[in-house]
Amino acid sequence: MHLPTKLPPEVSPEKLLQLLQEHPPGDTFLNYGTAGFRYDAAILSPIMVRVGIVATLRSWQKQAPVGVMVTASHNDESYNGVKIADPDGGMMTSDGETLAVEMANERDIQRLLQKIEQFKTKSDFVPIIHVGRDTRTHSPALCDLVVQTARAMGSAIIDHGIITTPMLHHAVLHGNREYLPLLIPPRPDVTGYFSLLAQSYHALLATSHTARDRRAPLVVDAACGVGYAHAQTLHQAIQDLDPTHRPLLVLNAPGTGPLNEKCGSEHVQKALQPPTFYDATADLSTQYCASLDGDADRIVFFNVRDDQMRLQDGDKIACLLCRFLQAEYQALQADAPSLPPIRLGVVQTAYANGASTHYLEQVLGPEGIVIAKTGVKYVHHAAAEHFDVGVYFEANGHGTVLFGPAFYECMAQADTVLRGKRCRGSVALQRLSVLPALVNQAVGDALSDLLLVDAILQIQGWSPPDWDAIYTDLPSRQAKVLVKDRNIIQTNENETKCLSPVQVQEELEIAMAEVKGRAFIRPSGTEDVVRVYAEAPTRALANQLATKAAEIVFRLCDGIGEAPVFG
Ligand code: G16
Repeated sequence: MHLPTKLPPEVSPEKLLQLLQEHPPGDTFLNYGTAGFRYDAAILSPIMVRVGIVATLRSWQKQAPVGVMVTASHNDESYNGVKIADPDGGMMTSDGETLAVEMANERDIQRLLQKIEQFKTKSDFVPIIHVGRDTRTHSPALCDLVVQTARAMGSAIIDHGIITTPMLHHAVLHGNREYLPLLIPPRPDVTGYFSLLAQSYHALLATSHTARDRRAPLVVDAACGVGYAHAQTLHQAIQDLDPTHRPLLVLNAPGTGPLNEKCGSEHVQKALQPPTFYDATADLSTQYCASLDGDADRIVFFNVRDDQMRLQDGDKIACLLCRFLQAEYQALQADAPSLPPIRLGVVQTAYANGASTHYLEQVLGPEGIVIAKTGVKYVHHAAAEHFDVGVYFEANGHGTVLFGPAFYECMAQADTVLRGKRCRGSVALQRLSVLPALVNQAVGDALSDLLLVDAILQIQGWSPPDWDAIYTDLPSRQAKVLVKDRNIIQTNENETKCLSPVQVQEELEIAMAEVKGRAFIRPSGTEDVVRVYAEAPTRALANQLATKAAEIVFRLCDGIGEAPVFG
């Protein structure tokens, strides 16, 4: 097992100056997008130097360790990127992003050094930065620039090597115990991450006396990325606790095929096609399958029957979780009626399939649903703000469940009321109490979500087709349109409407009314494209609406090349 390497500070203003001089920013305006800075790897070195600076300043400012992850997640191998995690393990908040953008675009080295001086505090605190990286060929060199810069600035580094994005966020959260709820035992390193997940999964399954489904292996497509090795380690940790556990067949190792290409969750969810397995032949007809993305922060499930692929995307995961949580909370309350109510709800984005939102309305009531802007940082924030138990999932498979103070208070009261009693409510209490340790509290985590979904299916005695059948997705289509400058597009707060150019929304409304469908467009925060989503009562109408929406964007926003057409 790889243990993190600790590197002490190497304070050196000369080294810092040298790094800044050797890596000047180019002409492109650099933006901290949906998930950090993300660009063609060739232009990233100046960003990495400046992120080393910003992470140090952030740690100084917060007087606590922070994290830096080098990855471009779902993008292809030519891209790379970097994002900063705050001391609570979550994405850096917007004030930090503003500073990062300012620093990344500052061409004058003296001005940049003056800005650094403004942050220096008199305390003896030594900044600490957890760093991690994915399997991309350029990641070691780019990560090294962050490390060199941060050390020259006076930071100590905890280098976790090649880890998933959620593992980096976990390490930061667990390294800052004051942010960790009492029900979760601190497990700051990689070994602890796996044992915590395996033990909580085991504890959750142990609450069920029904027969477990140990037959079919779960096939995991690791997108030729970082999830490959870590899914295997997790499986080993589970088998150490229960050798009869269902086999996990992890395929698509790094290097066997191109990262995220024709494989991985982005491909499976967007193309609605099973992945290519580059390193083995998997007979999908009998299997229960999942696809991760390149840094294992997203997961979607699928199964193939009669040559037809059925996708269980982030929406369907959210529905499974909400139904389970609602049932367990109701069982708890039935045996402990004095418990305070807790606000259980879900956050979706504009990409959520209308059928899933309808299903969630039946389970939670309309007050239990919030639609937020695309991007984990927005949905995470909304879940924490609106709910005591907040499920959030983007349709692309990025999500988790957040448990707030009122939930922990409720569990403590339930424990007092139900102690020593054998009833359904006690089982519900055990189940609910173990969830915060199983479910990554810092960020969406494909490996944690894999275990959570699998445990719920087993507890409910559901097969993947049973799960799939809870509702039928409305036909939808997604597209990308290349334009000269996607920054000309402005949307409303949750990105369901285009505000500028004004004519875009006017024409979209007409197109939607024609097919009784729903469509929106938004500039991507991770790729140089405009994204188009269309949903309608039939596949043909969804294709027609997507084609029309793409044509509107192409015509009104200076399209490049050709607009996509769906037949
Ligand atoms: C990132 C974000 C997700 C977002 C996705 C696509 O995912 O973390 O929240 O849904 O990008 O964003 P956009 O449509 O703006 O390009 P990942 O997995 O690539 O980090």
